Amino acid sequence: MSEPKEEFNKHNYSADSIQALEGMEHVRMRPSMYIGDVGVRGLHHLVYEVVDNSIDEALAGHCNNITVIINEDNSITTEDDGRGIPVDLHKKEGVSALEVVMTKIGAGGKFDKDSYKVSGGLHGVGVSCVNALSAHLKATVYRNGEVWEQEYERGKAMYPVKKVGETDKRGTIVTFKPDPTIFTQTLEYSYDTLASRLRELAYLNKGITIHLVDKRSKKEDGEFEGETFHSTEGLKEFIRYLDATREPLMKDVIAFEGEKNGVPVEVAMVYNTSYAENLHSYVNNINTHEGGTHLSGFRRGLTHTLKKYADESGLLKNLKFDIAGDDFREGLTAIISVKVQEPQFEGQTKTKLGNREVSASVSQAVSEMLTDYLEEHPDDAKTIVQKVILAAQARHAAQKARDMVQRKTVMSIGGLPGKLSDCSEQDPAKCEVFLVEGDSAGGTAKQGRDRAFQAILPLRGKILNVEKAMVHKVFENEEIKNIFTALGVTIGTEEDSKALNLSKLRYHKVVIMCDADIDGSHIATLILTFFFRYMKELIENGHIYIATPPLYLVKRGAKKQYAWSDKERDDIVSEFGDGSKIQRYKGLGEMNAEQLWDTTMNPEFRTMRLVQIDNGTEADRIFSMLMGDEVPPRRDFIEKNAIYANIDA
Ligand code: 0RA
Repeated sequence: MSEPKEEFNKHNYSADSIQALEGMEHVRMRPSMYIGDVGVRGLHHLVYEVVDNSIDEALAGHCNNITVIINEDNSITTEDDGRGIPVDLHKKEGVSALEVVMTKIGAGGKFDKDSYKVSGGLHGVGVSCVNALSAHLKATVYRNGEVWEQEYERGKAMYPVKKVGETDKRGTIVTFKPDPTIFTQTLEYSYDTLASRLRELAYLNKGITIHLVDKRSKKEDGEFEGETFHSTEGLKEFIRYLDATREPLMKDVIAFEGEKNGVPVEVAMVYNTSYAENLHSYVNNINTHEGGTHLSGFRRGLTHTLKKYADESGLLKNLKFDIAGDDFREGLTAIISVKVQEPQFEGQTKTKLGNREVSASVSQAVSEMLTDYLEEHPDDAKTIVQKVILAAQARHAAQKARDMVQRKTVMSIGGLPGKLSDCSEQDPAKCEVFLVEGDSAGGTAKQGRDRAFQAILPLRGKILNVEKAMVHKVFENEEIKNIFTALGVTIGTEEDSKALNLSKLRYHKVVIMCDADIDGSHIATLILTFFFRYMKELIENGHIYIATPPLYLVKRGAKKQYAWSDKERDDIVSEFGDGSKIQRYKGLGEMNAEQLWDTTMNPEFRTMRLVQIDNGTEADRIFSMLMGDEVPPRRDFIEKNAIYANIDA
């Protein structure tokens, strides 16, 4: 399902080099260079680009409300109450400034004399990029008592900017329909994807009100589906939202907001009873998955301040073992958000902040806020230090367990798990491993596979819920040890006990294959939780897939066809006519080896879903909610997202 992607050249394009190119034509020719890809992600990026312009207006103090509407035809309308895009004559270009903003790549910035241009945007390419990639776009500007309008087709103006009326409103409305010749994979917007991003933006930029309206579906009361996102407390509220299903260890969320050495810094954090470290960092509203100087500044400030407090309070007396940086972050949820004028992004996906100066700014901010908090809340301070000591203890136990896994991996000959049926191919890029629920389905898969390049690892029953388990329990778990050894992945280096070593990865496709029912999806979720918490890079590098076995087999005489949904089943039945027999597959075990190969394993016919992380912060919240202790939020989520509910009823 996943096509090789063009390199995501986030910041290789300076304004000058963009202007040297054909501009709008170039965007249409090489869209991936501008929006990352032309799949579902690129499609959603278009919305974020326009919204980022409105956020810029808000950060500059000129806009309070932003509305995003998904129209019935999957076109998008965004509306804000900012200053409105200027419409006066642009001297150099000889046309309205609006036309320049909409049709010249890289023009946006040139108008922003006074504005506080820090919001992310795609790569700062601007709303003209959205225009270039839209079959149709209409811009309406409310400015200085007048209403102005212009429409475009594939980025070309259909007529000069015209005045269409008078108004006492201010702002900009943009309606665009993504070009189907560019976005060939899908044109359908996901409400949840847009909602997650807009919610995130509301928390990151407190005070702004963002409405999302979905005109494709109506609620029972006849109103359109939708939500309003608004945060008065910003990151503090974001932390409460993320940790809603975790149990806090302290009275309040600790927060800092201010400017340090000219860098606006916002930090919020809380300790909870879990064992997971959940740090989320942002630069100019962009999630920096790979971290960078702001994150290392946070870590340094945290370790330094807590260590100092613990030493001075005498709580570490008589301690028989060392305390490491990791220990200060167990059960910690934190968000770091900085605004940087000229961010330098590094790393594989260009989501790692490189600016040196930011490290000290964040470190100072953290020291300041934490020192104050610990002074004022001695009870919480004691709880935190005790938690850190327990974490250090558990880490020592985990290290022992991990060494055992490691030793097994290193002795690779004969060291592979006994349950693994390996393939004969040696080149990892050509190899696949199926993680199969249960020994019996594992047996069928073993018979059905192409043993040249497909390996099978059966997993027994429900695998450990890593969300609730302490780290050393995870490394002691047989099934998890088997996954590590089978994949050839090791964990922990001298500097970083959690760093993954993927250089010996034995399969480039790791396929989770479970029954197509509630139990199966629960097991798939447990396995995914494990990958998300312990091997996230495998997901980020596009190695994790979910197999999709069919739900039905429809037969009539010699004719037979598989169906993956109720609709598909009904379509086949009406095609085959009376006398069609339907078999519902309750699990993989009901298929024979040949059927499993034909429908689910044969690369020629199967469809596999590539697992991607859309929004890392939201993914973290969902995993902790799905796998945590609280039942009601999980039930709500499952009811809302139940694909299998109807067939199991
Ligand atoms: C150029 C200059 C100014 C604002 C904008 C563009 C602008 C763009 C968008 C896109 C969506 N909403 C927007 N709102 C504003 C500055 C205007 C001034 O100086 O008055």
